[in-house]
Amino acid sequence: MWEKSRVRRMDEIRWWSLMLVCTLVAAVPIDTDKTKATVEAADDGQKPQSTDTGLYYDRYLREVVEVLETDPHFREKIQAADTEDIKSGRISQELDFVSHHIRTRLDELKRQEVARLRVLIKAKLSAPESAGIDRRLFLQKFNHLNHMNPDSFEPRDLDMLIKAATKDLENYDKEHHEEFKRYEMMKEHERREYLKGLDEETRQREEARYEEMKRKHKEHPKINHPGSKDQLREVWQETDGLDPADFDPRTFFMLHDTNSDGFIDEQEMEALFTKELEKAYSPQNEEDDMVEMEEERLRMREHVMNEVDVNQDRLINLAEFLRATEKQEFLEPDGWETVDEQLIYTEEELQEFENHISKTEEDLQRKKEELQRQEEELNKQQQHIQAQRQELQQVVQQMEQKKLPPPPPALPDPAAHFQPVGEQISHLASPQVGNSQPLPPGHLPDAAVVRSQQTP
Ligand SMILES: [Ca+2]
Ligand SMILES: [Ca+2]
Repeated sequence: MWEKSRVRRMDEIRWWSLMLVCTLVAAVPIDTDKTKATVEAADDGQKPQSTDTGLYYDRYLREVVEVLETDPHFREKIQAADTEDIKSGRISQELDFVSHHIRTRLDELKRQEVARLRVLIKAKLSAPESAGIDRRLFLQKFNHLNHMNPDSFEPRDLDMLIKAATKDLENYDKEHHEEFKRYEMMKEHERREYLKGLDEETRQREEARYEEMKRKHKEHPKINHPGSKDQLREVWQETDGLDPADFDPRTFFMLHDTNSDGFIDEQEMEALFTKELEKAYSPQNEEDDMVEMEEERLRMREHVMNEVDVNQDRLINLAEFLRATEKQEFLEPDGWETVDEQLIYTEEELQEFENHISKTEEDLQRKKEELQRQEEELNKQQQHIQAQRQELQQVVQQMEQKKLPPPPPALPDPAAHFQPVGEQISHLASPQVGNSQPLPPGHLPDAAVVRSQQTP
C-alpha cells in the first residue's frame, strides 16, 4: 500500500509539473519514448487525463485545467509562460481574455465545487468532535478557491488553485519522510512487543537473529555518491553497455532523457539510481527492506535535485546538468550515508509514538465499550418494548373477549342451583318433542318460562 501511494504521488507530481511547467514552457510536442518500454503514460506525449493527483480537490483541478486547455488564447499564453509567470500569478490574469463560454464553464465548475465543499463542511461541522469550531476558520482550510465569490471563477480563483496544488505537491517529500519514519517506528514497536511475549531463552535467540540480519544487510558493495561521476559512469557502463573511458555528460543526458522532452524529470532521475540501490537491496533477501530502498531512492533524488536544479522547476535541463558535471563535487564527492546508517528516530520519538499508539488503542477501547453499552441499552429497551407489546396484546384480547355475546343467564329456578351446570344445560337443551333444533341464546323453552313465572 505504501509503495502504491508512493508511485501515485510520483505520478501526480510529474503530472502537475508537466501541466504547469514542462508542457507549458516547451511548445514543441513531446516525442514518444524510444528507449524504454516502462515509461508511463505521462511521458508518451499524451495528456495523462486519468491520473489522480490524490488531492481532495483533484477532480475540480483536473476539470479546470481541461477546460482551460480548450481555449486557444490561454493555451498560447501558457506555452509562452515560464515558472515565474505561473508562480507569481501573472498567468492567472490571462483568464480575463479567454472566451465567454469558457468562463461560463469555469463558473459552473466552481459552483459545483462550492456546493460539494458545503456538503463536506456541513458533515464535518455536525460531527461531535467539531463542536465549537468556527465555520469561517474551517472554511479557510479550503484554500484552493475564493469563497467570497461563490458563483464565479475569477483570476484569483485560478491563482489560488495553482498555488494550493503546487504547495500541496511540494510537501510530498516532507510527508513521505514522515510516513517513512512512522513506518520504521511501527516496525520497531512491533518487534519490541513481540519480544515481550517470549521467554528469556527465545528472546535472546530472536535478539541475536535480529542483529545478524542487520549485519547482513550492511554487507554490500560501496554505494556511490548519487549524481557523482562515479555513479553516472557506472550507469553508463552497466545499463547503457558503453565503455567507461568514453563517458560523455551530453550523451548521457540524451540517453536518460527517456521521453526526449529535453529534461530529466524526477522519475527519469530516480531510474538512474536503480543500479546503485540493487547493491544493497534485493527482494529475495530477508534482511533487506524494500520500503527502505524506496526511501533511499527518494533521498538520492532529492539530494541531486537540490544540487542540480538551479531554477527549481523540478526538472533538469541540459545546461543545468552540464554545469553540475563541471563542479568539483562531481569528480570528488563526499561519501554517501545510506538510510541504514542514519538515525531515523530518537528513542524519545519512539517513546512518544508508542504513547500515541497506546492512547489511540485506549480511545478505541473506550469507544468499543461505549458502543457495547449502547447496544446493551438498546437491547434492554427492545425487551421493554416487547414486554409492553405483549401486555397490550393481552389487553386487546381481553377486550375482544368482552365484546363477545354474554353467556346465557343463570336460571332463576332455585332447584337449578343445586344441579350441576352440565345438567342444567342438558335440562334446558332437552329437546322438545318434534323439535330437535337447539334454542337461540336467551330463549327458554315454554315450560321453563311458565315455571319461572310461577316461582314467587
Ligand atoms: Ca525527460
Ligand atoms: Ca531545472
